[in-house]
Amino acid sequence: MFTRIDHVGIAVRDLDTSIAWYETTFGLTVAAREVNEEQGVREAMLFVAEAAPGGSYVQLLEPIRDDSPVGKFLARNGEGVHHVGYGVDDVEGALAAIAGQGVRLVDKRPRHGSMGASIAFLHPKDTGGVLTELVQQASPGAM
Ligand code: V0V
Ligand code: CO
Repeated sequence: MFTRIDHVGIAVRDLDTSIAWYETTFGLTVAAREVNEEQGVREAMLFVAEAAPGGSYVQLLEPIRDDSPVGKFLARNGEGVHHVGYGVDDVEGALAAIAGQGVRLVDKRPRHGSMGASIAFLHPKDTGGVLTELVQQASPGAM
């Protein structure tokens, strides 16, 4: 069902500072930046590696509201790994299959994600404490 790790999401307090650190220390490059009002984040995808299909990324997430998922996470845990995003070819099919295993879905329907992807989250209380995201990348030419 999963095709690869699409991205690892990391909660940060200051997006620009963290981008600069990843660029300088690890030599990563920014592929895209976006403000996602619905998710309450200002985020950047940093390209890690070429993979077929798609790529893999580090997603840096700065909250735009204290009461957002990332804002609450930062207050509780400080900066660090927030979620793992797995690539899927068919996010709706994957959601139905996973729900059929008794895993609670945060999103019953896909939402808008970075770089035009369709994304959906699974509840961390049913996934061993790891907030898990399904990512169906935008098809070429759809953005
Ligand atoms: C919360 N919990 C986590 C967690 N966030 N556990 C592991 N990893 C996380 N990231 C735990 C928390 O410690 C609590 O455990 C419990 O879940 C309830 O947390 P809460 O914050 O008090 O309560 P809720 O229900 O308001 O929020 C939890 C959920 C929320 C997971 C429902 O964070 C959510 O909707 N997340 C999905 C959306 C999201 O994260 N968006 C930002 C990334 P105890 O204390 O009860 O044991 S946006 C993104 O990735 C994009 C756009 C993209 O990739 O393109
Ligand atoms: Co994400």
